[in-house]
Amino acid sequence: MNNMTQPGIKTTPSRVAEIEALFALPFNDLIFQAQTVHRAHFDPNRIQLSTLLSIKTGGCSEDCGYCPQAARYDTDIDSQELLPMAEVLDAARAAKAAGATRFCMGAAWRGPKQHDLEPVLDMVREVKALGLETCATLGMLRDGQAEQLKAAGLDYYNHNLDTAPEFYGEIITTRTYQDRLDTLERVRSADLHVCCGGIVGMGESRTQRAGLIAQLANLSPQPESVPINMLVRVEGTPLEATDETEALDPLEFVRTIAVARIVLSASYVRLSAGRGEMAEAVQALCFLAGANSIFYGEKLLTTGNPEVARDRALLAKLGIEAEDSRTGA
Ligand code: SAM
Ligand code: DTB
Ligand code: SF4
Repeated sequence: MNNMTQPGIKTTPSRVAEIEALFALPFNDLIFQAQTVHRAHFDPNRIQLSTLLSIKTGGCSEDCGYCPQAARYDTDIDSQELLPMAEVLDAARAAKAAGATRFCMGAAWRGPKQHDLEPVLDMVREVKALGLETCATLGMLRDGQAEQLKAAGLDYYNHNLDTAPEFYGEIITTRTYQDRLDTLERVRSADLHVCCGGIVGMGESRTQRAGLIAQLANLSPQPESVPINMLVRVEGTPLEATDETEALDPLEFVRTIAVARIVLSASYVRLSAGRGEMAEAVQALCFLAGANSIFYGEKLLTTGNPEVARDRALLAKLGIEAEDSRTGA
């Protein structure tokens, strides 16, 4: 499938080429430029902390090649129907007590049916009432669902474009790039904040990494939050171990963060999945390159993330302070 031929997906070659030229800068020049842009828009010594919870795990009908939650792959995860409210609230309270300001609820759905959405609306109301920012990632939304989430008190909706349009069909065949763009449009029209990013290290080319960033930059307005995930290679998924997916050079990952920071200058750039296997020095380089948000808490959705105490120690070593939910500063 070649999504470049679909109407509505504007990939301007000159924009991609400009972004690729950033990737090609000498490393020190790239980081200096990223840090300069970062300082013009943000306090460089502050970070935003989001905690994830999988509220519905596994059994997903989609075929995303990276995802352990797709029903069709034989992965070692425990499927779980929608969690009861009490468990969600316990996790949200714990996240707040640990210092997170945003709580993101993820569900392994292609998209929610109306009877799926209703209990999630209650979760959003109750988590919001704890004084946390709320985020949900539930898959594709139909007309009217984003408005219901907004009315319940949702602040952010996460929906990733994941990669460049021309590479998308190599990773996912059960939906199109345009489907993702359509949901993003619904989210934006409902006046929700947009959290939209992607995954690197899936065997894409540098041009395709630039293509993803070009697509994110093309969203109007640009997403408030941009998660950059390093592929977590999960046993049993198609992307577990193929030649093309030999781990990405960490410095190329840092470059991706830096380029995202320059191009998406006012967005929070989140150093997302993959920190579990990432050396602290590489994470520090990502912060220097302009990452100013992380997933915080010992679990992502189904895979591990650094322990809270370890992250606290790393941030303290770097003199980076967590944003405060009361001030948003
Ligand atoms: N089912 C919904 C959807 O796909 O939009 C929401 C949950 S889905 C797990 C959220 C995002 O997690 C995906 O878009 C992808 O970017 C990321 N993700 C999933 N598996 C990953 C992996 N193994 N490594 C890195 N990121 C991953
Ligand atoms: C995002 O960009 N990354 C998060 C969140 N949005 C939902 C998910 C990462 C998942 C990593 C694999 C797992 O734990 O299942
Ligand atoms: Fe399902 Fe989302 Fe995983 Fe794709 S990424 S298989 S849609 S849970």
